[in-house]
Amino acid sequence: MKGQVPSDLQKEVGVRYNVHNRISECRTMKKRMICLSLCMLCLFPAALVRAAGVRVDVFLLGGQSNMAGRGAVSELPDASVLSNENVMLYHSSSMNSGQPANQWTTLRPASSASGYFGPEIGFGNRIAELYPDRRIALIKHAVGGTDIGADWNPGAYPGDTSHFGPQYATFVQTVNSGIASLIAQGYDPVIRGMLWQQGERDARDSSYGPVYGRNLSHFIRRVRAQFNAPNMPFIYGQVLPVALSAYTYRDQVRQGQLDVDEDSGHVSATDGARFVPADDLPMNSDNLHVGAAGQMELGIRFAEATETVVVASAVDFNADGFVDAEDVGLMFDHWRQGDPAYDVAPPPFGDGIVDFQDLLVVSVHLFFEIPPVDLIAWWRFDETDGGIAYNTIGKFDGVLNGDPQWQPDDGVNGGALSFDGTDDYLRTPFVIAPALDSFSVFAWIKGGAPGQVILSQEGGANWLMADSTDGALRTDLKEAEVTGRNASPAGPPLISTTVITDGHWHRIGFVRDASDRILYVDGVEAARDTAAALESCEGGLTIGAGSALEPGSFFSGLIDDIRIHDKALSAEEIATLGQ
Ligand SMILES: [Ca+2]
Ligand SMILES: [Ca+2]
Ligand SMILES: [Ca+2]
Ligand SMILES: [Ca+2]
Repeated sequence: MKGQVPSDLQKEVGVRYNVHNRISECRTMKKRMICLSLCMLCLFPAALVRAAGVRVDVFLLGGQSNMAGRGAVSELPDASVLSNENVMLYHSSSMNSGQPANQWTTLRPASSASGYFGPEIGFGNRIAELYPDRRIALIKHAVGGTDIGADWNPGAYPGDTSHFGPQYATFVQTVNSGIASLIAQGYDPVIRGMLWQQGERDARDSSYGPVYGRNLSHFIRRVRAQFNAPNMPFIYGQVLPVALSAYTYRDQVRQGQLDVDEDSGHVSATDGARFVPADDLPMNSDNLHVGAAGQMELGIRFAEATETVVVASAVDFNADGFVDAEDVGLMFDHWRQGDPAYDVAPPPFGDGIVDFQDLLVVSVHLFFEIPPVDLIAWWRFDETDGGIAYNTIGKFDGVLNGDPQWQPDDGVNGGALSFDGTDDYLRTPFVIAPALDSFSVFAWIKGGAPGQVILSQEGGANWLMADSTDGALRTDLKEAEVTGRNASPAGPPLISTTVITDGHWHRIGFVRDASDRILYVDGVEAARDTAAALESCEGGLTIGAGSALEPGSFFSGLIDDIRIHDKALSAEEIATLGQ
């Protein structure tokens, strides 16, 4: 019977569902669902308490001044909203709540200065009102005048702490200590979402303003990876309703915010990201900061937006990176049961039963591909025109030089990019340093000639190339020179005997694990040796030419689908990669 369509579902499929109406349908069904979940409570009270402890639903709050909060407490007509015994709060030392930082307390205003509040008040009260039977906890860190470009820079991967911006570092520390404290108190915390109100500072910066959407999309993915919360919805509010003179890049930041919403259709659209309109909120007289009434409303909008988002990975039940028929079958195996892993609707907490509403969420996400959390850059080369090769998962976009040609019909996975072997190449920002203990890089290529380079690092080594003798795969990523007492020279390159320039498609790759350098061709190990720390470099990547753009290093042929992972992929993973 596994995976068969249950008979009650067969009756229900007469109901016509429209993807675009799913939010409003969820809302109209809500009353029915609340009744249902109340019945479930009566029948199965024991199900509420898990062996691991009492479940706590955690929401993270971050951003700059409008998240910190410039709403004056004195302007609130009803002071009773300023506390709520049913909502827990934990905040960094940048927030002043009248209570010690980095300790759990109950909901209260927590802004940069006492007498002010941010979205935590409206959000906390509204979410507690919507879900009186849930235990809600908020963790907050926000600092005025901080940008996502540098202050909140999350680096390339969870261990990339040397590139964390100071606010991101404090945020990570605050969230980790808040979660650890809950666990120490016997709770079972689950991160249910992040609320973000930020962007004004980037709108003053010529480097960060124009790429705000790319940075935000990267940030969302990184926060999920950082806290091992791949299913975490990300909800963020609009900034800068009024054009102010210093905010030169206001339009780009605001457009970036629109682009990141999961339904935007833009390359920056990020699964499970929800844009919250805020242009109509009452502002303080500076026209920059949301006032008291506006902050209450912003928090309420954040709370209500949590009912509209399910991240695709939440319905990839077998965690194979795709939402497909197998996941539908698994849901049917749990049909009419209460397993929270399959009870994804209505968001944010489900309703205690796996039914048609949950199936609707799966159907909305059918055929989604979910990049693994260890993937930190993925250039698919599926563009058809333009001068940018987008990193599908945000930031690290490549810029075309020398006019390489898009080949939408000629790739292994979708389109590819054709390089002329003369002056074509791509340049990306810095992604990772090869001194990293473990990483993997893979690309599809077709063509080329001995001595030509597929991927290199500016000011550093050629990562993947065809050896100048016979066109066999080679890497120049090598052991660093050691100076001083135990001096040793830099190590040799690693050269395979597998020729990659025969005019056929090949999947080539390099894996660095804690001790070894390994080259792969078409899923098979082609060369391996042991190597101590590799030479470090923090240059951007060059795709299709050598690190110094030397003549003879320019690649002549097709390149498709380059991926960088922040771990050493296993032989099994490599065998199935790109299939
Ligand atoms: Ca799946
Ligand atoms: Ca459900
Ligand atoms: Ca050219
Ligand atoms: Ca492609």
